[in-house]
Amino acid sequence: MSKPVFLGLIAAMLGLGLLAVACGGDGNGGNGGGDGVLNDIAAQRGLTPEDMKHALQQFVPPGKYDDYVMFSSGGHSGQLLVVGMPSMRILKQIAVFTPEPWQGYGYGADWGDKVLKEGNREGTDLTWGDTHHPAISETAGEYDGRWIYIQDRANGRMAMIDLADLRVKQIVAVPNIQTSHGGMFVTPNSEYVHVSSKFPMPWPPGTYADVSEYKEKFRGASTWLKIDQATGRINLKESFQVEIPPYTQDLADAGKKVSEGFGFIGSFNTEMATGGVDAEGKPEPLEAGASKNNFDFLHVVNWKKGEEVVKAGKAEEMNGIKVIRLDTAIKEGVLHLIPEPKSPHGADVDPSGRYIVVGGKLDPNVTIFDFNKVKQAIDSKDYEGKDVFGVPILKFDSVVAAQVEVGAGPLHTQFDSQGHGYTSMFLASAIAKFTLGEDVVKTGEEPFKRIETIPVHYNIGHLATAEGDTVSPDDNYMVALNKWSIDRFAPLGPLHPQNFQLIDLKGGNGPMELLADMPIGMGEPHYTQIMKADKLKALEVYLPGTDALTMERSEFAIEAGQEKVERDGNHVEAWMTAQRSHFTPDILRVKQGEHVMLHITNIEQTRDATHGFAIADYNIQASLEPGETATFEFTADKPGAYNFYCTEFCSALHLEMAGWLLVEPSAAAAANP
Ligand code: K7E
Ligand code: CUA
Repeated sequence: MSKPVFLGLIAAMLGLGLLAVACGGDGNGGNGGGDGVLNDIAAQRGLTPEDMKHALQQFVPPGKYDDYVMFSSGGHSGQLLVVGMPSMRILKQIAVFTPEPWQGYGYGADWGDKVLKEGNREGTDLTWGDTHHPAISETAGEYDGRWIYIQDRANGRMAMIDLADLRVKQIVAVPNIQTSHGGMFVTPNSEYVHVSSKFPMPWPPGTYADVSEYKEKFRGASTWLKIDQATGRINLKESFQVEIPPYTQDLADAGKKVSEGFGFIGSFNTEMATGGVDAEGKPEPLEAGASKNNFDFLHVVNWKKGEEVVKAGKAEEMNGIKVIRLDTAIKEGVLHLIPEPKSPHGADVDPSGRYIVVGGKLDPNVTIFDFNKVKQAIDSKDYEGKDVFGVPILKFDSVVAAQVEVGAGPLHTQFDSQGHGYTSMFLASAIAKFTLGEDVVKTGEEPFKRIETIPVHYNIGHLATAEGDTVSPDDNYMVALNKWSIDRFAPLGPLHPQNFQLIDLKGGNGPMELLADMPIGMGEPHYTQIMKADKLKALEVYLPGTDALTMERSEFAIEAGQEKVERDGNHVEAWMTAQRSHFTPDILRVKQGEHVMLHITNIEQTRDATHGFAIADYNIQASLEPGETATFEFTADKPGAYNFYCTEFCSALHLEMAGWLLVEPSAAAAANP
């Protein structure tokens, strides 16, 4: 299409001339002569004018970049997805808790094997995780594109992904918790990444207790994992935990601006039900027992105070981390509770830091707390009493700002910069938009009022606005993370993909408009954060000889011409290079039973010039990215002539990029074939 014609089309569409013609106009509306083509396409494909407008809004031309990158959890796939927005194209899947052969993660190369191994709690050998809540590092409350953290719901672990190369660098088994869920956020200057326990476990950790002693023996923990500012790694020695009651702690958010220094953690099951039977011995399913109370507790944790308590030596060391025991947390004013209705799920802090929005799954309202009032109530000890553990409970009426009726099953809330909250409603399969307090509403609308609702398809969990968890969200896009897709796509068996839906927020001025569906056939995404794409400053290639784990030059890195093989008794060690289209050396002779170390440097410095390295029957598969040096260590226990080859189609002679691992049978094996 020539440029003038194309511009004519755009002009036509912007002037809505297209809408008129596609609605049955004559197709010659004087719009530059191109609208006929568009009309023909629309007619052929059965598209409405609305469809065409939405397509244009979402379209990113070939070769052009998206405005945003979206980092989405992969649920029990254990991985992290990178999606371009608004095009909703999947750009990458980052292997985190689950071995992944494309990235050579967990298939013999030292980087992945080390990360996975070190991420195991003692005595475990985990090969999966359940990723829920990603959190991008922040500076002054803005996503800064340095690192991203994601937690393992199933096994209470935390992973750090370096956004320089979008590879996982560290998995930490968080001490003293067994599971984790929504208590996941980064503080506004990335001092800490926070994670709390989901289901409490017997304390002191390492002991056993029956659930009949749940109240006495089980405890949770609010964990503040210290982030090393140079590397993004978690430093357990400088981290701390706050012991918390055995309520089931759930979603959480960081205080920001006025509330910086605090964390807010919702909970359910303050009933402390355990399933099985109730106090009278009657069968009581966990979900029934956990839904009796009209109020559960929002936990208010003062982490700055927590730091002081630790510094003052009032914390106990337990399994490698400082723990502020519950009694100390109460005495030092680190922990307060606020009644929140009713079996809540989301707890979200607005960009001003003043409002904390709680969605009670079994309550049609969102409850909005005012941090200024919370602070006042804490300072003046305005308590309605204490819970059974002695934790002070602030008076609900003293700290609530408003309740807004949104609809059935409110879960999570996101914000724009105009003073609006957007709450997902699982039961209603919809998103409600409402106003916050007068001080933040910029549109002249009445405060604390529901404004509109948009249906989504279907059963929405989280939702995310662009730059949504920062102090300055953008007002253009929102993504709904829907659990079910039912009839939205071609039938694909009993399990359908989850469905992301892209919604236009129109600068916060609404009405909200659904632009596109995006099926996710690779995991169960829970939450996503959406960052401006230009904040992602990823490397194009590694500096020559980089160890992907440390990001420093590997001690095993070599240049072309330095390849060698050394043997010492039963140990064979080879320094190899990979370059289009050759491994050097390409013949490796070892004896059955020998211990083998291969250090392979991809000496390429060209973007995408990745070479794979795979050996049949040895379960070895790597992705050696340009500039990377990796080490493979194995025992040559299977005799035979094994072809190794490059798994990436890297060059015209890619199929020739291969060699031999010759494992000569031992004398014993040769004698008894
Ligand atoms: Cu609501 Cu795990 Cu954040 Cu799923 S969680 S929805
Ligand atoms: Cu290297 Cu294919």
